[in-house]
Amino acid sequence: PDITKLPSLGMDKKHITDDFKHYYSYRLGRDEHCRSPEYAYKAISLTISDRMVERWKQTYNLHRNQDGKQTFYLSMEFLLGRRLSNAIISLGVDSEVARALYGLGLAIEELVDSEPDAGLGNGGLGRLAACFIDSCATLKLPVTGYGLRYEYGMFIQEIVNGEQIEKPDHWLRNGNVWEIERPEYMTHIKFGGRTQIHIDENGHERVSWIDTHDVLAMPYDTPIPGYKNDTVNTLRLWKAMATEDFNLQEFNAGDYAEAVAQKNTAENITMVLYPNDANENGKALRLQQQYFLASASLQDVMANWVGRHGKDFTKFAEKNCFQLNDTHPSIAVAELMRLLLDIYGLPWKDAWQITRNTMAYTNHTLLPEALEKWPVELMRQLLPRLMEIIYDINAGFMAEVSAHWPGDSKRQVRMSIIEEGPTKQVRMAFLAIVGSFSVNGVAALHSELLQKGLFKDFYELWPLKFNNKTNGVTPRRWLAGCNPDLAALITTTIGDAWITDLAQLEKLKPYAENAAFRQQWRQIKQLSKQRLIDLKKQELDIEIDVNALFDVQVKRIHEYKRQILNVLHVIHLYDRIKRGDTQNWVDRCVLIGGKAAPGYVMAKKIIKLINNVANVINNDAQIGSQLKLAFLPNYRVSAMEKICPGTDLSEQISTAGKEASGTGNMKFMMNGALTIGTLDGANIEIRNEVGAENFFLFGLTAAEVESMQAHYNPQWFIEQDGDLQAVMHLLECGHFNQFEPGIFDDIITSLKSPQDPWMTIADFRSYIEAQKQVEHAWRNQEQWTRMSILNTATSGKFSSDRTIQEYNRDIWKMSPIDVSE
Ligand code: DL6
Repeated sequence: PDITKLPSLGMDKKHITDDFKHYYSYRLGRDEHCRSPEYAYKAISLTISDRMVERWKQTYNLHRNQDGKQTFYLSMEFLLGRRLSNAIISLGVDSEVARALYGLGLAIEELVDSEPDAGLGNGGLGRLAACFIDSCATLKLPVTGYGLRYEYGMFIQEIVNGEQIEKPDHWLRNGNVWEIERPEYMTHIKFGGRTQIHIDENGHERVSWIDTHDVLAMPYDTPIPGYKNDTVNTLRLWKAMATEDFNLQEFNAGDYAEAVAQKNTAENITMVLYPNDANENGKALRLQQQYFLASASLQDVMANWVGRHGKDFTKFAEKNCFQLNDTHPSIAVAELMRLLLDIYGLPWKDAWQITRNTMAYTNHTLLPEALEKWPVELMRQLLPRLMEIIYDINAGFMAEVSAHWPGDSKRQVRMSIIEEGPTKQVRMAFLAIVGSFSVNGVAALHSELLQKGLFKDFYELWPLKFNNKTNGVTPRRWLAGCNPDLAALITTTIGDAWITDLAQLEKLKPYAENAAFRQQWRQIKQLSKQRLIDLKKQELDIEIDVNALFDVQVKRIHEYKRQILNVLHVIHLYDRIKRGDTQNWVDRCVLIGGKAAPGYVMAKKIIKLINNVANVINNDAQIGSQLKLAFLPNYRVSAMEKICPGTDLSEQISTAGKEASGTGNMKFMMNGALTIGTLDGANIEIRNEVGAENFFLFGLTAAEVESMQAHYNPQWFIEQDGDLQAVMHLLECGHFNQFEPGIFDDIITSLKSPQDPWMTIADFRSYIEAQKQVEHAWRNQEQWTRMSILNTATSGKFSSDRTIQEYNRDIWKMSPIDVSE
């Protein structure tokens, strides 16, 4: 008999209620005295999870057994956030679950809020990976996500005396009902040791990597459901564990406790997510994490291949693609070579051809500090065999360069994977480009700048390798899930096809001219704003008027994102009120949120500045409801789900040329916020879609930033501008730090420095003027609502479904697989 055969689980209210009760009483051992919503959350999650498992197994087996192509998305970060609501929406059981819980005297909202965020990422890059795997499942594409199961996710941010305090995020403390451990797919990962040449049974020279310290990689699988299509893809996250034969010597010498205690060293590898979205160069543990991910994932795929095809790799590249999410997993290029050469005995030429036709690389930043480089010495110590392979790859590549540009030694130095100098370093982006068949940026401007700037030499050598894939976000989470009222209005108006075909939102356009529709639209926005106020009331301890313009900037705190420019504007508004210059005033509530990397001193100062300015403004009776400023602590995925429906104005104000794409900009647009922004990243494409008249543009262009750099003179701008002088005066005289002298000196100095790469002062005037345009538009609420509707209506391009369709069309080239057939 087939021990796995079971009747399908009922999706109706009764079956859901029965299973809930079963889990609550038996598995979780709770009764009516238990007050904590956490167990009810777990019981409903287990109920929902069961309903995905059958579909999941079917999808898994179909993908493994079919002989088509598969893609593996390798990423150090998957910023999933909460999973319950998303699973419910995907299975299409929203109303059944709500009714079942209601019947049990429980409110779904409360249970949903008991789930900890899976914060396994820093920001844009990690959340993009989460949106992508959602879209892959919805598009029925056989894509598996591979990542790390960090014990501690992104830190929890608390604000004490206006300053960021980091608290560890032990998100797994109360268990994780969404994952399944799979010891049957455990693999060994090697570190350290040395290499040795030997002759194999066919008389060929082979390299073995010996005397290593091995670590086990234990996979935990999380189901990734497609939207109402029976597809459930897999996200496989690796946890590091000590091998059972750890430290045998000490063990035999009788130091049993010491030997066991040392197993922590191995388990440290996946202990914590590095909380920096820009750089962790040089940290041995980070390199260990990267290799651990790459090696475990590649071995997993290879084992499956060998299981089906034996050691015949002729069709491997045709049937497999690895998409590298930034350079973080790019050691995979050398690891695939190692596996093909040393384990499966392929000749170099064949192995290299397979590797180059299998890997694809996505770049996510132009910031020099985010470009990864690893000291050759560190790599030699930790990964000696990989270092040898990288040298060999580079030798072959340098030969290609000199064949293409004979005698151009400068070009060779520039393009070498190994950067010469006092400390030799491996340039990971170059390794990724050389080892891949596709290199893409994440918005049109960003891809263009890569080709013209950072990767110019490589673009000249291989123009066809380069392409653009403008980012997107999943409409399931970022509209249907987070804004159910707006989603319902849209569905009533144009049907529900938009959920999987976001371009359908275009059909809303004519409704911008319909006064009754605008009224409904406004009402929903007002409700979302009120919800946001209610949610934040206690935490923020300020009175916010729902009729004020909600002006929001939430994202990582970074100088290039220019939260400071926002603050300068707020100070300017404050100054105007103080001077009595309040004709036609628009009440405004400015909300800023985001985490600073713990070691990024300037970013932490910016948080302190925001809080200090807020303190002065919010406690000044003369200011009252005309202006409020608040810092939203612990910004994360679940916070954004509440913030974006209640936002009127989205701040996307980075220095042009610095924000690769942005994805928060897309979430706000989808939810009907208007954007004030520079011509940077995907803002350009947002403006193209919605039309210049529905976007508040300001600031220098990327080209202007570039050409002004050499002769930038912030003092000149200050001298021209009385408003700016007043703002700088308030900052410089310590108005916002009366009892903390000098704490903002660094900020002031950098603003006034001709070397300031972010050119905040240069954009001040045009930002202020654009903000006046915002106020002008806001005064006419009918017009504002029209613009808001048009923003949602034209946001179709920014669905990650569109992005993934393009990845598949141009890079992966797979056929969708229908699980229900
Ligand atoms: O591509 C996703 C996301 C972009 O939207 C952001 O513009 C970009 O800053 C971010 N990049 C990173 C990588 N490192 N840095 N900085 O997070 O990727």
